[in-house]
Amino acid sequence: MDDTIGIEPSTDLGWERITLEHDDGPDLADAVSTGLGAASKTLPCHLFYDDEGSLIFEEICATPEYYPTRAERTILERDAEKLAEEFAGYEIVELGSGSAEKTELLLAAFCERGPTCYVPIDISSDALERSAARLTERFPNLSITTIEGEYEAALAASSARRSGPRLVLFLGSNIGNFGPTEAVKFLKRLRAHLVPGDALLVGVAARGDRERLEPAYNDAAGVTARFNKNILVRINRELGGTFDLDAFEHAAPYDEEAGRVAMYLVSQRAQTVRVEALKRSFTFAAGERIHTEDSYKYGPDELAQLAARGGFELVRVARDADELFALSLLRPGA
Ligand code: AVI
Repeated sequence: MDDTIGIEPSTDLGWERITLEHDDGPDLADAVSTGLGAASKTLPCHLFYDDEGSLIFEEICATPEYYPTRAERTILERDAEKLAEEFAGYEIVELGSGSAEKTELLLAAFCERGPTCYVPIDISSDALERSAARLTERFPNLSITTIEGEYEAALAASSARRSGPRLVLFLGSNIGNFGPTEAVKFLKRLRAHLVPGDALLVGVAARGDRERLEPAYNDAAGVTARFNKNILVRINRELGGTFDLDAFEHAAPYDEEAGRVAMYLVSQRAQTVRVEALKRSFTFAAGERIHTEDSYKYGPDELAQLAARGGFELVRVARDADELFALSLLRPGA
């Protein structure tokens, strides 16, 4: 990543925009070359989120099957006032803010109490633009600094400009897209950007029944399948790939023991796909899979253990009535 920083002031936009320039081309090319060249084919899930993929993800959140978004929203609706009281005057930094629709519930409670600073971080410039425009319009006393970039570089940029204590939001069960070991490593790196007095609010979907989890990742309208295949669409468009989208099927089995939904694209026949920008072809056997995402589900105790290993102390856990989702409030450990 090239950390060139572009800053546009709030006077022109209604908010401040920081762009950490990262060149997606080589990233995508490297990831595809390594991932499809491996014996077990894999592509990293962050590749889902170009502007189109971010929009499809918003569609997923509105499907009747994808319950985590709704479950988390009920917790935020119930607890927004309490959080605003507890963290009044804190700067709110959000990792992977997306549409910021659920965050809006929280921001409404904060803004009712007084001027509030919000720093949404995302890799989709469109998602940042749309959410900042909407929030600026709704909350005149909200000052927004959007940071377009990867989590860690963006956090570093936000740390350099911190104006006081910070409440970092990591909502939407995004932490579940790391495996447990990576989650601990990530928490440690995140911890390094926080100081005593800061806080971290992490949302995570709980382990559950296969009957509920598998449809959540394989909705009847095929939105999640389209999201999964968006990676192939990107490879075709950005790297001159020849993927036939109909020759791959979306699959999302739940591994109960691991507490993980894994997403795959399954080749429907023996085939060879050319990726012109890499000057390489990749062969697929019938039934061969590309692993595109893991989505781990954690019980509150499991999350508390990960947090402790990552350098945080659990303050409290809030759950929805059906115990499908938990919001854990953490403080940096000594
Ligand atoms: C963003 N992330 C938490 C979602 C999840 O549930 O793991 C991504 C997703 N993949 C398929 N549906 C939703």
